[in-house]
Amino acid sequence: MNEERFFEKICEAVIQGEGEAVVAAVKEALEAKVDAFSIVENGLTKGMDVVGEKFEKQEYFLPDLLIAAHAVKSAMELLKPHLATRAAGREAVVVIGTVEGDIHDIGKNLVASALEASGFKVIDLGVNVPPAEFVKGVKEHNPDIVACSALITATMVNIKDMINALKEAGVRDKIKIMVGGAPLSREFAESAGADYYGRTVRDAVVIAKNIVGEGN
Ligand code: B12
Repeated sequence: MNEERFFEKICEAVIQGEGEAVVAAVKEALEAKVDAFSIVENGLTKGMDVVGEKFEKQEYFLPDLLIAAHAVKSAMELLKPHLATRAAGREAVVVIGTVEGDIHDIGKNLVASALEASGFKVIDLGVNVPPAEFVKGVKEHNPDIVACSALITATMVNIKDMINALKEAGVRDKIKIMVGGAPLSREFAESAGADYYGRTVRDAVVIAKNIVGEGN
């Protein structure tokens, strides 16, 4: 089977919201040595995109979204060990969370899993994280990197508030800030005062490793 066929199968299982079929298709692809990062981008993420489109067209409703989201989550544990790249030499720390006002966590969780699999210690603050919680997380865990995910246009501006709060608390310069999520762009990241923008899970790992000087 060529790679495209594996991606189609995973994508279709996500669209149908069939967790077991997603897991089976991902397993099959991994056994055929399909790259795990490509499985995330071309299978799982693409499937969720179609689910989103169907939701917009009112062909799908909220329960369909939740079922598809659950199906993607069920494949995560399986994928995690395969998202590892060469392990970081020392245990660098990442504090991650979804911005305030936003409860989407599938992308964030994939990024967190990939970073963990690549040797980072990941402190996950969860979703809808207020700026003060990011400040608290940084003070408590003294991370190298703060990673933030945002999926909603109306609340992605809260990233700015988060960064300002880190500045006010005097901890901004001790860390690097990486942001990502579908509506974001490099331009937005710059204007918000972040250091890096990543479009994919693979970007997240590459950027994080470069930050701690472990880039390949
Ligand atoms: C699943 C889903 C939900 C689920 C979330 C389940 C969960 N546990 O996350 C539920 C049903 C709960 C939901 C709720 C809502 N949703 Co919704 N949802 C989606 C959907 C269909 C898929 C998102 C997803 O998980 N994609 C798969 C993951 C893997 O992709 P991703 O998150 O983009 O992550 C990738 C990259 O962006 C990147 N990445 C992500 N984070 C980070 C971070 C870093 C640091 C880096 C480097 C990279 C990175 O890596 C990932 C892999 O490539 C999208 C449509 C879409 N196509 O995106 C709408 C969508 C995001 N939702 C939307 C909306 C509006 C809502 C609601 C407000 C709906 C409502 N009216 O109630 C609520 C949110 C309430 C709130 N306050 O947050 C809109 C947002 C529109 C906008 N741009 O403003 C979208 C785009 C749908 C639409 N077209 O209208 N949603």
